[in-house]
Amino acid sequence: MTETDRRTLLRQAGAGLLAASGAALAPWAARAGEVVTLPFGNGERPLVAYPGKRPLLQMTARPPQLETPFAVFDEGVITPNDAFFVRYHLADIPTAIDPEAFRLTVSGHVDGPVGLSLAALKAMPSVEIVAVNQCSGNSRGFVAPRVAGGQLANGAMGNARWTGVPLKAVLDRAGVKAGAVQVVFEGLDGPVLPETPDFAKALAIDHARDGEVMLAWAMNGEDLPWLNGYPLRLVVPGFYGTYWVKHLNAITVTDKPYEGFWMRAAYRIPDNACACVEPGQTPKATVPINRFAIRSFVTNLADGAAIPAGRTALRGIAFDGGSGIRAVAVSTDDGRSWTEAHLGPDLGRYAFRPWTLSVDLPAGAHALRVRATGQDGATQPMEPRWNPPGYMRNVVETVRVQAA
Ligand SMILES: Nc1nc2c(c(=O)[nH]1)N[C@H]1C(S)=C(S)[C@@H](COP(=O)(O)O)O[C@H]1N2
Ligand SMILES: [Mo]
Repeated sequence: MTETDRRTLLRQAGAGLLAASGAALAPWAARAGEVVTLPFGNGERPLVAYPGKRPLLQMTARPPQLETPFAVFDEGVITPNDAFFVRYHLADIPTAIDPEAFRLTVSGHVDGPVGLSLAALKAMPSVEIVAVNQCSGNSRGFVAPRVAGGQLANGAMGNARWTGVPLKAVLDRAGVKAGAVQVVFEGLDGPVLPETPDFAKALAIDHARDGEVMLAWAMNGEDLPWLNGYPLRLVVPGFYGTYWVKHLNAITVTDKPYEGFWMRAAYRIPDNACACVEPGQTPKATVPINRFAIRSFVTNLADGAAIPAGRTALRGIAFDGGSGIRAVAVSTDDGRSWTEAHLGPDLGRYAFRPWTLSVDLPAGAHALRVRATGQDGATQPMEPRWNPPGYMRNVVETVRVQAA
């Protein structure tokens, strides 16, 4: 389809959507077209409303890459579907999918290939999990020295309740043969140019069969938003978003490691404990990116905020790659002392964990730092780590405020 066709389709869908849910979207819709400046060079982003989405920060239009405005994370611990970020690699994204005709094929190193309809998948015993999806390059715009890639602030993440079937149950339908090594996942999107490698990701067979990795058709109780992978996507709890293949329609079990571009060349991190190297250096060895590094954020005060002096209620979120959050602490004195925050409701070890804390902020300038510790003992570094692709940023965040 041409660019004009695509624009028309998106505009029509967007118009219908806005008409349907007018009141709720109105305050945001009014902001569409505004330009927000993220706090780094070339940080100007228009707020654009795509189908099923409130106006989000548009990084690129073709394919759509949309970042969640950070204030959304203060609305609640679940990220609303219409505010959830969008990331694609390839410009030929599906624009029409017939849910009746849709089939997921499971083939390769299996006893018998199967083609499963959505109805067949939904007839299987379903499961639910609350889990964070975060892009490997979330926060890349803050990396110094700067690196190539999408210049994102902190909004390429979201926390949702996913409903679907365990991948293991679907693999069992086809019968994985002895000697299987990996499982490869592909979606309906594709490159515009045939030379561009199609997007495909692989997981180790044991990971794929852990009972937690799932195929989801619903997000927060509704069909997946189109741009988040309708009608079916992979959910890999605790793993970076690159594995969460959208519009998933082909699963292939392999008896040798998959060597496609998106595993062999892209989405790799230095093969060491910090996934880091000295700025400007090239890692000697790399491995595929995998679990989230632990992070935490203040959500109710923006950097640079002017606030009344005195008792100040702070709140925010923390998450890690699945060990679960043990503690969150706040420092108002550049990290010399830390006060433990109160942890809010636990929606599971893959979910955002809310936290709250009241601090005294006399008149003057303050730097608020927040640091989480996981059940596995991992915590966040005070100084940022660096790697060439700008992945896995998890430095202790600082919010500077002026109290008066
Ligand atoms: N089919 C398909 N799935 C994909 C991608 C893609 O380009 N195509 N990008 C991946 C990456 S890198 C991320 S971060 C997540 C983003 O999920 P979202 O767009 O639902 O937020 O989708 C993943 N799944
Ligand atoms: Mo990503």
